[in-house]
Amino acid sequence: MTKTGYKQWIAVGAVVLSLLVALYIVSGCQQETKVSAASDKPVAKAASAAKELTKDERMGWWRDARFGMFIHWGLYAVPAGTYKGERIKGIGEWIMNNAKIPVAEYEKFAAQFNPIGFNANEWVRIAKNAGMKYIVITSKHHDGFCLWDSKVSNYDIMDATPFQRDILKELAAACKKQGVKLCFYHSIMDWHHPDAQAPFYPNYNDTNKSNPNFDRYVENYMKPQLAELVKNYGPLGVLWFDGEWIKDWTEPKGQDLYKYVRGLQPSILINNRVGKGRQGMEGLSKSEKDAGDFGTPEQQVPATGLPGVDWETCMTMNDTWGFKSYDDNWKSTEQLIQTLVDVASKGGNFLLNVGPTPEGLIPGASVERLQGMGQWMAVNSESIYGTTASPFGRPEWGRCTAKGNKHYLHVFQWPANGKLTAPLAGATVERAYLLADKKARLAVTTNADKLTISLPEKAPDAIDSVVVLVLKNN
Ligand code: FHN
Repeated sequence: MTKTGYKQWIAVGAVVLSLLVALYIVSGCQQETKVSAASDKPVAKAASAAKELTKDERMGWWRDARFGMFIHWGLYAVPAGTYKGERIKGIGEWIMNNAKIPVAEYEKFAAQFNPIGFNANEWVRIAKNAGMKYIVITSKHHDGFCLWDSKVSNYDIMDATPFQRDILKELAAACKKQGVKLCFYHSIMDWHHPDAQAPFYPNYNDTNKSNPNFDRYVENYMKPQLAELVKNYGPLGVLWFDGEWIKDWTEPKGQDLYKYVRGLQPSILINNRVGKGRQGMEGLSKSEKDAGDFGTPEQQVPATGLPGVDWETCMTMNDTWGFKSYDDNWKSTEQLIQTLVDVASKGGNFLLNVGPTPEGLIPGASVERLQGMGQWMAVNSESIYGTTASPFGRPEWGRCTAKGNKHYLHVFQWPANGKLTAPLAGATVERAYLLADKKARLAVTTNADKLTISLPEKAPDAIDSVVVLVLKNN
C-alpha cells in the first residue's frame, strides 16, 4: 500500500472514530437523558404522593409506649365536686349535668378559673419520670369549655378567664422539649353549644333527644376546632374522641370524622370512640370495620390478651377523672404498677388519669403514686415498653410479657421455696437473670411440662420482681 493510501485510510479511520465517539456521546447523553428522565419520573412520583403509612407504621410508637398520662382538666375543677354547698354525686367533670347547672350559671366558673400554679414543664416532667411516653389532655370535655385559644369560640381559656394563657400551646411546647407525645381528648357531645346538647338542659346527656342543628355544630364548629388543634398544636400522637353515645352521632358520621382528621394529619391515631363501635365500658369495637385505630376499655382490663387487637385501658387513680376536693379513694402504687403490668401482659396500653386542681397542680396523692411507678419503671421499663402479650396466659404468681427472644416473668408473689415454675417446657433457655441484677445468673431446669427457675431468697421488689428468660432462637 502506498504512503498516500495509508494517509487516506488514517483520515477515514479518524472520521469514523470521531463519528463513533460522537455517536457514543449522543447515545450516552440520551442514556443520561433517559436515566435522568427516568430518574426524574420516580423523583417526581415521590414528590407528588407522600408514602401512605400502614397502620402498623402509624401504631409503632404507640405500641412501644404502652404507658400514658390522661389529664382531665377544665372549669369543673373550680367547683371540685361541690355546688351550692352540696357534694354532688358522680365524677367531677360531670358536675354541670349532675347538679343540673344552667349554661349561664356554669359559665360563671370561667371567671374564677385562674390556675396560676400551672407549669406545663412540671406536668410533663412528672409524667416522663413516671415512665409515661404520651399525654392525652382534655382539649374540650362535655361542658364545652376550650383549653386553647379557639378562633371559633369565645368560650375558651383566652377569652373567658382571667388566666389568658393558651394551656395547650404551653403543654405542646413542654412535650416537644421533653420528648413526650402530645395527644388531645375531644368530646363530640357539647353541653354548651346551642346546636349540640345545651338545649337538652337539665339533662344534657339525654340520649333520646336530637338537635335539628347538630350537623351545623359538626361542620361549622367541631370540625374547624379540630383543624385548629391538629394544625396549630400538632403533629399530635392521638385524637381521643369521647361523648359519642348521643343520639345525633352515628357510625357514618364517625367514619367521616375519622377520614377528616386523618386528612389533617395522616400519621395521627384515632380511638374507637370517633364512631359508634364501642361496646360500652368494655370499650372494644363490635367489628374491625368500625371507625378507630384502637379500643378503649374504661376502668377495666380485658380478661385476656386480644390477638391482633390494639386497645388501651383508661383508668382513674381515685374515683373521678376531673378534680373533686374530697375524693380520697386512691388506688395504691402497688395496684397501679400491677395494673400496668397486667395490661401490658395482655398486649394493651395503660392510660392513667390525673385531675389537676383549679390552681393548676397535679394532686399530691397522684404525684406520690406516679413517683412510685417511676421508681419501678426506672429498673423494669424494658419489660413494658415494646412488649407483646404473654405467651402462656396468666400464671398464678404474676404476669408475663414478651419481646423478641426474651420473656419477662413478673413475679408478684415471690415463691417461699425459691422455685418459680412456668409452662415453657419446650423452651431452650440460654440464660436467666433478674432485671434488677443482670449479672447474677439463675439456674433453670426443665422437665416434661414445665420449666423451673431457682430464685434467691429475697425478692428484689416487693411489688413486682422481673425474671428475664433469654430463649435460644430456635
Ligand atoms: O363521660 C366521660 C367521662 O367524663 C370521662 O371523660 C371518661 C374517660 O374515658 N369518658 C367518658 C365516660 O365513658
